[in-house]
Amino acid sequence: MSKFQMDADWLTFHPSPSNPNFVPPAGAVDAHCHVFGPGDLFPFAPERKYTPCDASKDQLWALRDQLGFSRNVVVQATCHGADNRAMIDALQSSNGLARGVATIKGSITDEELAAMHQAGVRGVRFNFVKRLVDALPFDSLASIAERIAPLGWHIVIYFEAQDLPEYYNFFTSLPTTVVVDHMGRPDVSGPVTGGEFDLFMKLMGDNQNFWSKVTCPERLSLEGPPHYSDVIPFARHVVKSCPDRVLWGTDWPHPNMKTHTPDDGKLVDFIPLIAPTAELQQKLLVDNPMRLYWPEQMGN
Ligand code: 0GY
Repeated sequence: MSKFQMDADWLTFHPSPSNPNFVPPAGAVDAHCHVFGPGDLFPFAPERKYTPCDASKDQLWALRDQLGFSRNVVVQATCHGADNRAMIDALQSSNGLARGVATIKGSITDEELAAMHQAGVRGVRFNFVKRLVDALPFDSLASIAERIAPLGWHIVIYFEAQDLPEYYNFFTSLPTTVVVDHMGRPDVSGPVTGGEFDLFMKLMGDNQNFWSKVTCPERLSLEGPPHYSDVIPFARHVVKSCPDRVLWGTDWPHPNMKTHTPDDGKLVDFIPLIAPTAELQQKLLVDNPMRLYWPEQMGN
């Protein structure tokens, strides 16, 4: 019996996802996924805002293989706070097929940063979603940004669309490549152009160091499964506008899903709807993530 009890309103990940119809190009990267625990081995952080199910690296690798992907980017989830051991353990067991995005505190030493780099960490995550974390003040985040910039790392930011005006100037002051999670969580009941989403598109258009994950139809959709049709125009617009600065990922094991359990195979079938040509799919799934996470392997 685990000492951690998953939140009662949580749904676990799909036990038997379908095989996708869409076949990803060779070398495809799932650029946004997580590992949770196992809690008895890698305890969840005392300051966490939710307690998840266990979701192990081996289950993640099995899903990767089933979906036809080759690599993963494991993003530190808030339930582990700044204790990156579960994520790093996954990287170290991946035969070089996974990179990581960490959560760090200002007190981290240069030696600890170097060890993380050695393990495959290539970015840090700044999370501003209030239901998930108490965000650090801007000056603390700015000093973390200065620390990681010389390593060639990037910053992943997660925020709600309605908070973008408040954060805009801080975001554009960041000195590295910046990757936005889930298109900045648009309200998909609004218009793709001429409404709130314009500010996100301006951020992407005016700042060539900004990238976006065109991820998480399952958490953005008001319509819901199986098609998540209301998210498609938003993701398609971002892919079309910034084809060289987009990433895609499953978001397995789907933290905080309370309405339905996404079928990861069906999520893969979302890809050709948002990146309709083979050229766009190659950029989204292979060229872009390889440039960001495995640049040393480009051109081989
Ligand atoms: C996501 C989304 C969520 C959670 C986390 O780190 C996390 O806890 O990322 C969410 O609840 O929206 O990107 O996986």
